[in-house]
Amino acid sequence: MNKQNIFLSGITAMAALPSFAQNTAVTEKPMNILYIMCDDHSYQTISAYDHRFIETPNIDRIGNEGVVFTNSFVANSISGPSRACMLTGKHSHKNGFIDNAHRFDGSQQTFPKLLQKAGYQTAVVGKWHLTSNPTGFDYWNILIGQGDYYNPYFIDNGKKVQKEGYATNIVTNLALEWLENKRDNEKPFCLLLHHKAPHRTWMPDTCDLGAFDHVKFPLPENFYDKYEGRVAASEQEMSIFKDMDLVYDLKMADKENEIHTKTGLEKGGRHMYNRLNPQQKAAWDAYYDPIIKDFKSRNLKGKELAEWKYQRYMHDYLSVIRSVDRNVGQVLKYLEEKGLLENTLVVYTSDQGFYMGEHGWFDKRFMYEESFRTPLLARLPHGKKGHVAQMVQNIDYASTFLELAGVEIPGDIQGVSLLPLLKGERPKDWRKSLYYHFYEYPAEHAVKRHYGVRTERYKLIHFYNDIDVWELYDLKKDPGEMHNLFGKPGYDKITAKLKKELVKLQTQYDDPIESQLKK
Ligand code: SGN
Ligand code: CA
Repeated sequence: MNKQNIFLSGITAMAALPSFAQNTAVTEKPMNILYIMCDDHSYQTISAYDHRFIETPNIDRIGNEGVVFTNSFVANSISGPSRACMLTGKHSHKNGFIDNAHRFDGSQQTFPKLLQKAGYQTAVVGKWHLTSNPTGFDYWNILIGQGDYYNPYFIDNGKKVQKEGYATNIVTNLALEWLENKRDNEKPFCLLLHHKAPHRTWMPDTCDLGAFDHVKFPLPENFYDKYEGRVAASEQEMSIFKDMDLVYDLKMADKENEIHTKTGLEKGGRHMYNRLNPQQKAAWDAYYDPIIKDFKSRNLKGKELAEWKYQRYMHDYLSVIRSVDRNVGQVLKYLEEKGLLENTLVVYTSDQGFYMGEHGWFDKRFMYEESFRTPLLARLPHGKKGHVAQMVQNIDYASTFLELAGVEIPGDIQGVSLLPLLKGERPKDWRKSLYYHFYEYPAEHAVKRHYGVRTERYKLIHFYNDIDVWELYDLKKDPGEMHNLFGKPGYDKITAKLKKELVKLQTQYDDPIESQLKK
């Protein structure tokens, strides 16, 4: 029996118990929390959601033995802000981290701090991306900024250390090492295992190079979207054809130095290649050199080039996902072998969704479905198995973890606990609409500032700042969001209703932007 199992074995231990245990039946063990999050992992590339591109048996296992949230969303579709929403359970305007250029105020209330106070051992490994050092963690070992795929630098509880190898494997090992040797086994744990993968520039592990060589991926229906009636969509800079860089993103750093792209990006691409060790370089060259040679011989233009880029993007991105899935499998196996799986809530999610060529794009940011949604699978021991269709948002995770631990949810947290849904209950008054607000503009990828409301069927978005444009979508008739119905005859009533709902949400969450803009 490990120490974890004897944690609450005797009533005599009661007097010394921290607060989480007082809310738990004496016979029940406190639940551990393993919160796995990837960076930019689209739901389209998890087979629990979509079988078109890849099979992800290990990630799917979490959903097969637990639940798959089929309507899971973020509050602000970009890394740092998304992470801040999750840590605090609050929308961006409340936690202060509205875009990636900010610095997280680590003195504020977060769920790891509250869990730690209640007696949990807390740890974060991998991508952090909040600029300030993590607070509320007994152990932290984080990548610097975005981190590197190969031989990355970490900050290990304040000390800079370079690790040889591939980021997804290293982050997994750090997590397993902490679980095995570094935590206090007397206490329940909350571990945030946050991968860099599959963030740009989608560098696969050497063992996954070529894994999809035999596959030609179908183009999304709206790959050649012309963005009619959608000004903000027409002005973005996240086009696979126009903005995806041959050297930086698609690894065409030729030895002859003949392929030249945007100076900064080309330099970045060559630098990433130069960071590989000789063994890694040999594997890399064996795979990419023939592709570079073939590419150079073809002199592709127009649609041919766009489609070549799309295929290369998909091949690299999906190869990166193979490693993520394998590593998730390794962690689940560890928990199982140690008898921890039956006493641990396992969550898998991403900091936001991602475009796999829909609208011709990569990246995220927009309130359109592919980036507003995020995958969410959760395995609660003895909990519900199946799909959960209620609309949930990443501000809900903090409340969920706190309720699970028996910690009182502070009144200023804006998200609601998903625990009833994980247990298979059907709360009567579940939310009927979601609020979204994106701020990172002017910035890379040029997605304008916008906020909006989404109901089960409709979405109303207001792009503001240097423009003043509204968009309305009927998601039932137009799931690809190609037809902006705002101002079209017959849509006045629904528009008025959605505007009212939007103001209601802005009042509820205390984000009075709409009324401020009107002044
Ligand atoms: C980097 C990327 C962008 C990406 C942002 C935000 N450019 O700046 O493509 O949108 O991160 O991503 S790169 O040249 O640095 O790769 S986030 O998920 O971390 O917010
Ligand atoms: Ca991200």
